[in-house]
Amino acid sequence: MPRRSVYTCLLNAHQRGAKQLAVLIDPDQSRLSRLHRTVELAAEVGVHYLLVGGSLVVNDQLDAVLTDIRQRCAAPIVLFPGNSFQLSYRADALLFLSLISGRNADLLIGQHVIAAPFLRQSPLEIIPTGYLLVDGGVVSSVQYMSNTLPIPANKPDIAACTAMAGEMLGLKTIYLDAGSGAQRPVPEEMVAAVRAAVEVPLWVGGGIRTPEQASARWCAGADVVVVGTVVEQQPECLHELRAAAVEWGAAPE
Ligand code: 1GP
Repeated sequence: MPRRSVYTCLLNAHQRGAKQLAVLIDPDQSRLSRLHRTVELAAEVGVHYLLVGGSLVVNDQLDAVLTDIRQRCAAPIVLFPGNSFQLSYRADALLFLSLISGRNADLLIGQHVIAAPFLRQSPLEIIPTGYLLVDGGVVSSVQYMSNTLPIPANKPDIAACTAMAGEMLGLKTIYLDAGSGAQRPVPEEMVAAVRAAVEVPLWVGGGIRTPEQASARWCAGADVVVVGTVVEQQPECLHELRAAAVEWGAAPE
């Protein structure tokens, strides 16, 4: 049976109020043996999406890593690129991220222009996504690399208006990110404010380490919770995180 499009899966889950879990894999950070364990566990517990990308991705192993992941897990592979070099045909979809919380023209539209001809030829499903960087208590790689200011964590209205503008511009999903390894995840109040402001599916990630933190973001209106660092450090935590998603209405797989 052909795979349903990733966006259709996101939209269906959003409309049903079903909560989803995604694991972010940074091809640079992951040692191969650990990556295998993480991906096999993700398959075992039924993670909904595997996001692949990072702020740097300095090695040239992206294709090899994607092939490796594909052999071990049937979940859709979604590219989460930090720049226009992190592209590959070996994924299913691409979050076409526009950093709408920042005012760096290159990350709002410049990199997209460079990537567009490649993407037009590719079989990748392109998902236009408004990316909002939120202060997570430390200077994140995204903040440093993008040379943009994150939205202050105590300003949910700014996040809500930014997401609203992104939706009005036609972006199909919103990604609220405190940055990988954040000390503090995106506050629930901010997730709730963004949820109230837009209809599109909402990803929330950055600094989420426990099932309780994940549940609080689902409860506030996130559709997909994204976890990276904690899974890199303790892959086994996926069992509890996935169980928390089931409590929030995700179908057990
Ligand atoms: C970062 O949202 C992701 O873009 C995941 O963050 O590594 O802190 O889980 P963590």
